[in-house]
Amino acid sequence: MQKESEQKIDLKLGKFGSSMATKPSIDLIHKIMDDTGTSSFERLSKQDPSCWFGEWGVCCRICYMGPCRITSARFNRGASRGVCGATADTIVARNLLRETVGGTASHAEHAFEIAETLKLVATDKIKGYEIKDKTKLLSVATNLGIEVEGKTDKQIANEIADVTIADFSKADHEPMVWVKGYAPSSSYLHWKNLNIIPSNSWSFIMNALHRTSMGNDAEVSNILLADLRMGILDGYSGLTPSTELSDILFGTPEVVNSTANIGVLKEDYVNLAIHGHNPLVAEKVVEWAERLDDEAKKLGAKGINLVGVCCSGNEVLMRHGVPMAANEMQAELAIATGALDAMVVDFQCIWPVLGEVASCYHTKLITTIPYVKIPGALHIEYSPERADEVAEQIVREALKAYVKRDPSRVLLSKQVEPVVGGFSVEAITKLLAKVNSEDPLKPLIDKIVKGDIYGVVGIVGCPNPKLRRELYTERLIRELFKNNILVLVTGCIAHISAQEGFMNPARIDEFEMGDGLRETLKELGGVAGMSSLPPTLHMGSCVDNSRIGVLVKNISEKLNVDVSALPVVASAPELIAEKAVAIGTWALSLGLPLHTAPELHIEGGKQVKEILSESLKGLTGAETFSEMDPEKAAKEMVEIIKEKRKALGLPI
Ligand code: BF8
Ligand code: SF4
Repeated sequence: MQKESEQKIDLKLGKFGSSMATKPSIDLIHKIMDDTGTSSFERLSKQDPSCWFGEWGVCCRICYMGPCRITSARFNRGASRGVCGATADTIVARNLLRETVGGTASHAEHAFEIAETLKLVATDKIKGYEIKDKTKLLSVATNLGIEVEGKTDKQIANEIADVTIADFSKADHEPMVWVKGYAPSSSYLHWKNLNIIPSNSWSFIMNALHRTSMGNDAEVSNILLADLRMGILDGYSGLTPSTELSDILFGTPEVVNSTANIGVLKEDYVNLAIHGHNPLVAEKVVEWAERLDDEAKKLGAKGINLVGVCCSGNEVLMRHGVPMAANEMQAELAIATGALDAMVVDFQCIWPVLGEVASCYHTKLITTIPYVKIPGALHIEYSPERADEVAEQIVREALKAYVKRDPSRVLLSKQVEPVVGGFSVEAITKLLAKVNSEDPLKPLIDKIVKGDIYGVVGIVGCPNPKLRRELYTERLIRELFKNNILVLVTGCIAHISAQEGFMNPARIDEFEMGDGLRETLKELGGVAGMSSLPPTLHMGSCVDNSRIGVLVKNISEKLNVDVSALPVVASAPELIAEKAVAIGTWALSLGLPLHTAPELHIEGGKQVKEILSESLKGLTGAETFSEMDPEKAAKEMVEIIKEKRKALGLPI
């Protein structure tokens, strides 16, 4: 007979809940419930039944004659319009654009803050940062059309910063420089034909909120074109400059070994977690954790153990090999181990509940950004000028908290999963250059042409508690392996993948996988001096989806084929954030098929659905589809890839 706690586990996590990845989490879910009385699953269950109006996108609350709900979208009776007369489709399209703006604004501000910092570095206004990657500096300058001859690094960096900052607000109606410099040429042409190339980001973010407010744009196709433009902005005002400028300041990732799972927290160390997104804070904390390591020893610890959570975790894993402790949803569980001494956060995906959870333990939760404060947290305000001072203070708070740790309340897993990450485009190219130094992309393209790699799927985004119970992402990836699909991962999906062993080359033979894919990974891994490449390639944080964008651009331009013709699919299998919607919209603007689960909030808009799943094919070549069964979703992706291979005349 099962013990009571095990029965609880079955109930909580369903029939798939025995995965290696979820095991430590299951124990911690019980612990957090016992200690704090709340957990993500518990809070989710209290939202039942979920509101279908919201899910279908047919609730409008943008004015005070409403909220209006379009009942007829589902039942063919009841309200078919809002008080102002807005139809279900207009409401759905407006809501979708507003979601996309939320994501784009997040990524754009992320990029803007790094650009401002680059400007301060270039003009010697601050000391804490420097230009770390000169090669990247030059390649960014070249892509942006900046002359480099006879200029110092700082002069070049200054011009890059100026161009980037100007792209946010310039009023000349010319295409944004980052769009011109980084968009794949085929996508750029589609955008030109559709007249949706943005000239700056701030006015279009303003315009999107304006046009979707009460009594403005009601034409669905017009709103959706604005949505596509918002996707372009996400790519080239948010993701791409965030990655490129971070690489200049902090270095471009190279292949790196590390570990993952909640078990990376260590009993005999001062444990400090970095959670959030922008490497500006995280990088300095990495530096100061090293500098103050001896202080930890004076307290009886073996040192400072820095670990990463969600996208900040991905950033510091990629550049420094910092172990990956937890995805966004597991952040509260990291605190519930009772062994985490401090967690420092900046912005995005920082759940408000963390303050409450931390207050049940000795853990110091530290916020750093003036516009992200959380009740229960200690606020140490970051600015580029005070970066060192702030980082030192953060690490010292962790040291102070460590002495208060109560060993009787600690629950730590010993389960640690080795990972190999760091697959920037540069790292991939360097690796492939060992096979063909003249034409590094050729070995990869040859494998795709031959069918050893049948296609490529970029799996990006979040861990959604609605789909975690059934291990949606793990099952989707496993199914893709069987079909010789090369899987690229970023964001919290990378954490899920790492925890499941999908980033551990030593486990490659454990997974059911097509021979072509397995042999390719082993062959290329061998070239790089490894037993194999990991089953999934970790390309970074969510803004680092831009790395996938650059890879896609390079391949499509090299082959001179439209992005939409490539056997490449984008998937956000456990979509949570508006940022994921924005990234997905960028993928659509590029011409990539986009799978999501749950479905985007568009079910209630027939015309919106039709446009996004069908008409878009004739515009950028893209399409959306949603599938809640991961095995079926994988099959659908393989079918799409098959069609693309057929059209390219490749073996199917
Ligand atoms: O930007 S994957 S839950 S942490 S939104 Fe958030 Fe989603 Fe994680 Fe990174 Ni991305
Ligand atoms: Fe209702 Fe129209 Fe106001 Fe929306 S804008 S809440 S549909 S009246």
